[in-house]
Amino acid sequence: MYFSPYLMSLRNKIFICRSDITKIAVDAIVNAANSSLLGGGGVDGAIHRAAGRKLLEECKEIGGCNTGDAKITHSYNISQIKAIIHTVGPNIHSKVTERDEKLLTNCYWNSLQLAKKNKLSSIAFPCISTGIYSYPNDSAANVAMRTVKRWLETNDNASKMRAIVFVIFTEVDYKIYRKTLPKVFPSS
Ligand code: AR6
Repeated sequence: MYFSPYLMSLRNKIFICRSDITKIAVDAIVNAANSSLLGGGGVDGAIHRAAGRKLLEECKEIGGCNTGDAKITHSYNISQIKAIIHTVGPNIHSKVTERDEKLLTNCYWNSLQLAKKNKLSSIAFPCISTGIYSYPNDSAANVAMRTVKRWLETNDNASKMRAIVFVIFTEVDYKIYRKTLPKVFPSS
């Protein structure tokens, strides 16, 4: 697995890595789910396959998740992690609106808040909404990184967060993240 740390101004807590998120060893991985939380394709399908049937049972009991919100479950057969945080990104039908941007921001923010509340100290994000939900990759990467930066600026001391990992699946996103990361997190 290629794991590429960047020297960041925010205490070296941000990483990008090209991988399958189900193979990453962190406290929590984030799932880009749909509002039913009953599984689907893309990263959601991969996480449900890796975690096993019991994840679906727990998700059924939760009863859904609004766009931009986040819910936490056990990790079941994904044994190297402690929890799965499920969030629902905006589904882009034509052009991205301000509301879509706000909802995508909320996905990252609320996932981090949930991690903090559950005393989880490392978290891995996929590129939420950029697959089946068609959010443009460039703007989604900007939203992801700016939100994480803002969250760290306001929560770093109050949280136990030691690592925030952007897990990149495609070559296109990997190029975008490598380009955008030093702009959002210039090394000091
Ligand atoms: N590990 C990391 N990233 C992955 C993986 C993986 N195993 N598989 C795909 N990706 P998507 P969305 C990347 O479509 O756009 C589902 O059906 C993928 O390359 O998984 O938020 C849900 O149930 C892309 O960069 O999620 C919803 O209905 C990113 O994950 C809907 O898709 C997100 O792509 C959500 O769509």
